[in-house]
Amino acid sequence: MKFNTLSVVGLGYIGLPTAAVFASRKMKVIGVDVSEKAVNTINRGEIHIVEPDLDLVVHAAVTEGYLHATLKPEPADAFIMAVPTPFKENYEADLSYIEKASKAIAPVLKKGNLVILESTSPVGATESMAKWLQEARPDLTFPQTHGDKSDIRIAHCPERVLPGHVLRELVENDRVIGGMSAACSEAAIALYKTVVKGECVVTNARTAEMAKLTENSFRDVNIAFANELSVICDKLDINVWELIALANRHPRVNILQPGAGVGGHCIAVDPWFIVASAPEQARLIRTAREVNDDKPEWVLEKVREKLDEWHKANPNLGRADARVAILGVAFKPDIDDLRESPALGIAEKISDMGCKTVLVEPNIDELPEKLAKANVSLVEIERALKADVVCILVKHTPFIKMKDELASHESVLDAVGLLA
Ligand code: SAJ
Repeated sequence: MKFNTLSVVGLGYIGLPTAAVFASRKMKVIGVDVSEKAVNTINRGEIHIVEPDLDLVVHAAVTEGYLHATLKPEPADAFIMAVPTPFKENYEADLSYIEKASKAIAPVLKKGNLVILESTSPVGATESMAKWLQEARPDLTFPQTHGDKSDIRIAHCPERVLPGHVLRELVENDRVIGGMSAACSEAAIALYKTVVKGECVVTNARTAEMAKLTENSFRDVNIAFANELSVICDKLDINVWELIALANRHPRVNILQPGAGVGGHCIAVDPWFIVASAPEQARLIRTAREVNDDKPEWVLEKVREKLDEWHKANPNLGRADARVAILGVAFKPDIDDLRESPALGIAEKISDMGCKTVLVEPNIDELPEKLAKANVSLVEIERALKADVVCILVKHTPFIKMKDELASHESVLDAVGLLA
């Protein structure tokens, strides 16, 4: 099976690197996005997201003519959907982006096409996508009714790349291939094998959907265990990082690290898709989400305690005189991504406490609007060290390099074990 053209629908953190990697193998790639700004940026050979080396790959792919972006879908041999799947207020997945993308590509579909859903999705989403496509194109046959003989092949092949390492992981990671029929899986493998060095492992679409949710839930539950331990150890006056390092010396124990909470758009979201599908059964997964979501509030409580200590030592000064420094607002170390960041939420609440607040975030040049409006300023770490209370919320490498200076500060709230 040969694919000459590929269309990638959704040119965000997953879609754009995917499009660029296929284009770098000299496949003609059509990128589709609803954002005119994203489309124009890419067509200039530039990028609108941050990911190491992606700018170089996109620039080469566009200037060599293998990648172009468009607002309107065009015919292709294969389509990869990489659109967002956020959750709604009741934690159910919002499939409206998949539905809109399906309706957008349906008019250009033709016999022999392969459509792959890569977006992280609740169980059953691929079947829904197939249904939307079938409703829009009754002249074509689909795997849900025609199995291996269908005109259109459909599969779910979840993305599993780690932000910051996307270009390497897109090629090296194993892929789960969940075809709606054996022929669908075969077609999907043929496509991925043009770029993927990892193994392509075949299953059905529902299991592939659940596999992705399971991977992120596994990590969420393990982090929740670490976060719960940190709260217990604080109560029992034990250093949790030392404790975890000791326990991890056991050959079958591998506990992750406590932190300020779990952020990003994957691990803090995907477990809810399992909970929403099986609310009565998913007890541990739900509790883990709640434990991780509660962690920022616990960190804030510790900041209040530090401020009370400061107040006792400076009874003549008021809250507005207290200087608080926040180290890190990204959702994890060494990235600039602030989406769903627990540290960002904590920083906003600290600034609401009425103290003089400064913030150090080496990966951004400008503060988010809410903090800027609250008169928080972005400063260098040297200035932050002069604050009365220093809160370390993200373990960025530049902060690790300042470990000695931080350790000698008299009031540090270390949420991430940088000083441990
Ligand atoms: N975190 C901790 N303690 C840890 C590890 C992480 O508190 O020991 C926190 C981080 O600070 C961050 C959050 O968890 O706030 C999530 O970070 P992460 O590095 O665990 O994961 P993501 O969201 O960047 O990427 C995950 C990855 N999934 C797994 O590792 C199972 C990635 O492979 C997925 O492709 C990605 O989700 C996704 O797109 O679903």
